[in-house]
Amino acid sequence: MLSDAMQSALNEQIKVEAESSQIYLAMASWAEVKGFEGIATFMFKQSDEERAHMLKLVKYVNQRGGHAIISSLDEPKLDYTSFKTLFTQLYNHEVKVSASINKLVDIALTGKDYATHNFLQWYVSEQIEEEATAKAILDKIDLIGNDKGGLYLFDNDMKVFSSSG
Ligand code: OFO
Repeated sequence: MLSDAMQSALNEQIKVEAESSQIYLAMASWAEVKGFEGIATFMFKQSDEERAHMLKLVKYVNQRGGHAIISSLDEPKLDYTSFKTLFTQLYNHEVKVSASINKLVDIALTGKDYATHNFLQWYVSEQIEEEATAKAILDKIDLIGNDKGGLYLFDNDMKVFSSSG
């Protein structure tokens, strides 16, 4: 059985994961319209993954005798002025998500909820990976700068990121 504090924190995380999915979806749509096929593929896939993260939480909360709440979402507000800006937002978002996962781990430990602590370890590992991917992409963008040919290659490279992990 989940404590009230644990349940409401997990419900907040359900919203965070849903928002992550929306953010990636907005970026995917932008990239597709702009003709960046590799980036679009990567973003669509990330959006699906975030939805899977959300569903995993929904199932867990309900399985533990709680009630997973599905709340409304705001339209993602993103700055598309440059690749660097776009991917910096992505990186910052993942760092924020990691912080909220850490907060959940804290609540689980404080409440001696070892089942939820165990469940959350999957998210802890996932965030290490996602932060690293976002950082690797940012590093690539820094290398390319505003070089058009470089951007073309970058778009192609994103297909590699899409197929790994
Ligand atoms: Fe990348 O956020 Fe889910 O866990």
